[in-house]
Amino acid sequence: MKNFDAVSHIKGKSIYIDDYPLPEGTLHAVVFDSKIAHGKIVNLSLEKAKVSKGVSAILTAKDIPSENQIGGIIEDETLLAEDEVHFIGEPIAIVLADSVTNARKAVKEIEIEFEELPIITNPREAFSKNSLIAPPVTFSSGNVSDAWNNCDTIIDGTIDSGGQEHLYLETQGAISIPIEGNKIKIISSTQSPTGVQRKAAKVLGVPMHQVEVDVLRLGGAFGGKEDQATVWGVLSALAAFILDKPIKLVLSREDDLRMTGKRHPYSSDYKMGLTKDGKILAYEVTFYQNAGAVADLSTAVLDRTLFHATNCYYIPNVKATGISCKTNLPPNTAFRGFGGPQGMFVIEAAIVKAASALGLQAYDIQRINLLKNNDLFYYGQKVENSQAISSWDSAVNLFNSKELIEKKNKFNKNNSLFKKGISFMPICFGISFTSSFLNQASALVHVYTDGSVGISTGAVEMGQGVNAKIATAASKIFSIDITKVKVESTNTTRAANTSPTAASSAADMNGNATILACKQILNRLIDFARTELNASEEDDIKIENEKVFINGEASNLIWSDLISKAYFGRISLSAQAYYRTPEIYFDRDINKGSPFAYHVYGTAISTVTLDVIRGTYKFDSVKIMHDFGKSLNRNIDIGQVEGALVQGIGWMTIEEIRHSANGKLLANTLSTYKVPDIYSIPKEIEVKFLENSENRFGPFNSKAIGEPPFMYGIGAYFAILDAMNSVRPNKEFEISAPLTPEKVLLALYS
Ligand code: LUZ
Ligand code: MOS
Repeated sequence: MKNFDAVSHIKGKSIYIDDYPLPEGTLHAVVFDSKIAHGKIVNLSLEKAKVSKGVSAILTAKDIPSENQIGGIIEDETLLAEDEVHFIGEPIAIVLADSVTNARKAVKEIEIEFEELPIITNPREAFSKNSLIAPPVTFSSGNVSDAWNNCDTIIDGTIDSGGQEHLYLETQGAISIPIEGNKIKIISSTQSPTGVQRKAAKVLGVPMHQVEVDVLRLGGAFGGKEDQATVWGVLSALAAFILDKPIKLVLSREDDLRMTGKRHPYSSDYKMGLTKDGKILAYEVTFYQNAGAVADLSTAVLDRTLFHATNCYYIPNVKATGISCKTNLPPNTAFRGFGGPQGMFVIEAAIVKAASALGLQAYDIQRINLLKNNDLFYYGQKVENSQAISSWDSAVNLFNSKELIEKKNKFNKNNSLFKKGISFMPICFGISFTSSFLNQASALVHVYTDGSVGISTGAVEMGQGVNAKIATAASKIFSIDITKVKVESTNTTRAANTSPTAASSAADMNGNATILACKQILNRLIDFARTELNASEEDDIKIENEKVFINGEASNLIWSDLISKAYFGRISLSAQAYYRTPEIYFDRDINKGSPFAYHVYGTAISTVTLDVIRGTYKFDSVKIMHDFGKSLNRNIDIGQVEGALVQGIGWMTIEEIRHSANGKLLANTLSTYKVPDIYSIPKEIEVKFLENSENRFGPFNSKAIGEPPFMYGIGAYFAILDAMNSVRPNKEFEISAPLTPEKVLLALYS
């Protein structure tokens, strides 16, 4: 089974926002944004722009009919700036014209004067000035202050990780169409159709049933459209509502790079105490999160950093504090891993430092601290079905890590111009939204009279293959060929009050809802077939491969006839079902609970060759033992692991988001912001399926896949660091991610 859209993607027939045929009279929107990072607007003059060629209207905050507010978790985000701007790229006005070109020309005619205010771009500076998104949050267990006395070694340090551009192939955008009766239909490139609907209704001052959001598919998202698609959807809806015209708003790549938030950069302080044989007794960490100018999802992202601060290790005494710092950058947002990678990176850095202090190898410390069943995560959840040790040990055995290490050592003995490095990266990622209420989903299933099936859920297809997985689940329940199943667009009139497609959990939750809905219909069909075949209550009726069986023997009733007969027999062929993840809870008063349905585990072994003269590096191989549960679709899942790994490597190595001191994005094109390409990805990526992993929370025992493998990429950083240690064995490197070739070179020779 391939991804559903493979053929239409390759033929260029898949439709994205920019491809929709437009209704007559559609106006094109271009956003006018702030050119300074912090200041008061003292004068905004639209006169010249309004008479520019082809312009129909220019809208500002004053034109908003109801509330100028789109903040999701905290209500601190205006749709259009009022008197003050807080980051470069903040929307101030929206120009509507007969073409994109004319709208762009008019944007240049808008005159604005600012009174500049002080700019903060660094989270620690923000903290020192008490510029915070929310009060600091601390999770803890045991007692770190007491534990330090029992440690043989205590190390501490500071380490930073950088931002990351989502670089979805399809930029942000939406088309809004006015419909009779003051209704608006928004075709949006969003992970959160309900989010767009809710905010559009609020801004327009209409009930939610007046706003319909439809999503066919996204050209990638990676978290960048969990919250930040809303701005563009609502802006287009605002213009459609006021002007009573269809509106198309698609960001150019340049606008998208400048206006949208990225992965949160973090600066973190850590302290770790261990016994002399490497058992971690205590870990204390403070995370300074660079949130940007408004909250967006920052507090939720920070929660996940805290949940994953100990990665897959059992540590009895932990204190982790997260501080979401307000700076004058575009609001940083969800990005695959959602703060988890930032937390896991710090503890891995601490372990490497501890290893050198103790004269051990990092992998010795990693291995002896891995989580076992019935250990407690430091936030209180009991470890069940841990695959931390099994995935580590099978990686070590299957990939023969001993030999990989010996080869590396031999190579390094014999070469001075190139050095090899190796790293082990075990992962553990919690599955469920950390905001428990979001863990709900629904499905609407129709069987049509010819036996074909249409399914609507809240899941958004963004290239990750969720539609193929949902269709697989339905085809298994009905035991019909998958070509009979279609997964429809995601639409707020067919699936209401949906959670964003995020947290790796869309296939789990919407798949489970689909299974429940299909089972309702199946039960009706079985009862109907029993009557139809004059069978008794004791007879066992089953549908298998589109045939009805009585007591294991095929009858002459096939699927399509059964459906047609059921219709004439007035049996309902539709069902709606609701699923909520059972057993999860988290108590925010004490920051303890069991917030995740389950965890995904795995281990990656990465090897790299460093060019000692140039500071450049090439990854020889990344070998991964991953815990898929019972995969619903092996091809899709391998694709997710490979893609996530490479994206993780990019974050750790060459992707560098840089801003000037006045808050301007410097890496603002794809020539200055480099993402991994076919030349920089590992020469070999080997992905193995961990055996004997079950998961009662996933459809047909599958496990969530989207985010966990991103964190294998963290191994890239430590593999390079290992190679650097072979070049300068006695040097303590004070460096941070991304570990660009420039930084490697400077660190080696300064
Ligand atoms: N989004 C969210 C997420 O709202 N809550 C989460 O816990 C989460 N986790 C991962 C990715 N997106
Ligand atoms: Mo996400 S980081 O939108 O699962």
